[in-house]
Amino acid sequence: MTMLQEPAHAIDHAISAGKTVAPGANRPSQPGLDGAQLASFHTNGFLIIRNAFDEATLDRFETAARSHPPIDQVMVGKQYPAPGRWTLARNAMADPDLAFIMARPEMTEPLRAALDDDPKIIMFAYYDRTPGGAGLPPHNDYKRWRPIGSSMRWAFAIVPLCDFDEAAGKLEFVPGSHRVAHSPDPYAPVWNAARAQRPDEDQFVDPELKRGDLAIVDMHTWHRAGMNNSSHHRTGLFTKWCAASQPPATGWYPFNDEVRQALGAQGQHVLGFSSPRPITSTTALLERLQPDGGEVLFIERDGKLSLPSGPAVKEGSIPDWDEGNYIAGLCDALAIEVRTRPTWMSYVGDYAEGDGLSRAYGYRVPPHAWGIHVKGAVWLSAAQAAARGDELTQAWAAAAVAEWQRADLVRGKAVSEATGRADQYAC
Ligand SMILES: O=C(O)CCC(=O)C(=O)O
Ligand SMILES: [Fe+2]
Repeated sequence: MTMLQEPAHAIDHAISAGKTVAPGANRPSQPGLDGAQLASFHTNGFLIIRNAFDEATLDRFETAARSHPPIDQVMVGKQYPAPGRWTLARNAMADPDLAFIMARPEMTEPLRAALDDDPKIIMFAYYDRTPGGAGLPPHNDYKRWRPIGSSMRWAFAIVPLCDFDEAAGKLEFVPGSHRVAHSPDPYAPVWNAARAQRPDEDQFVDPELKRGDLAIVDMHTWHRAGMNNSSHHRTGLFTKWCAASQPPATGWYPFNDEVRQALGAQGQHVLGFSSPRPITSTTALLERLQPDGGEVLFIERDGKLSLPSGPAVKEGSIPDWDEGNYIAGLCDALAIEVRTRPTWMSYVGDYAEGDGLSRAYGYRVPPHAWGIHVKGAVWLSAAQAAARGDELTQAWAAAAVAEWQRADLVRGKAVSEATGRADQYAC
């Protein structure tokens, strides 16, 4: 079932209504956008809320941002503030005076309305494009290999800290370019996004973003940024948020416990994931569909049942700053252990193992595949795995199978960075 020429969100809603998804469980009685704003967001793929943040809020954030050098990405041969785009990202939000803005209702409530669900942070970033810094060519940011791009429903939320004008560099959007069809995979419980269509240069419009505005931008909307020809720094808050029921297919960027603490007891609900533990291994849930439902592959050895596992390797095939996609290393391990290399995988959860976490990914083997045939193979449903709890080497294995089989989440297809380089839409 593929539908074209409808806003992606409208398609998801149409399909999910009365079926699997129950978004916005904790929606407040006052939505953050009125009907006209929401309609405009779905029609155009972006929405500007003028003066969304007051000066005191902007000043608190900006003062904190200035106290941290924006140098958390390697800029080979350059020193801040040489011309370029300098950033505070990764776990830089671990400062209460940066974190607070992420949990402010001026931020969360419009996003809750736009995403029609609880909004969860997938990226925190502060950009400082220094004088002479280059702009960005036209692109969209749906990226199947990125923790900050692989959810099936996410939006950019941008707060300029100066006017994004001709001199500092406009940020321009193509209205309607977010209309990318989403369709369910015929063989697996994941969704597919159609290939992006590159718009013409003359389709970009300048929304005249000013300090303190909030721009909410659909995950598929094409945009481009001008170079900084002014003598001041072009700064702004660039954050990405996904619907709680549509997690990143690669798994979340691993926000640490300092970030959670900086958000405080009242603010930490905006995180989909944070942990003091590092991700130290990976696990695969390889499922086959039987008449009674899905069964997942365990390997029996010495009277114990184990899900296939692998290392947590930082792949580095694409020089993105975000971490959390461990699919390449897991697939390499699967190719050896079970002689199978899934073309995509989709995040299930993170489970305590030793002092770290194992990031679990699911894949369903289609009926037309050669299939997995390996010594010691035992295929179990979630209930069968739970019943054999004493034999499981991963105590959480039955819970992970049940999590993979949840029908109330919308999952995407994640690929390794190397596959993303070749063609992220190949599978
Ligand atoms: O620099 C800008 O204004 C745009 C940034 C952007 O497109 C991005 O970070 O994906
Ligand atoms: Fe972008």
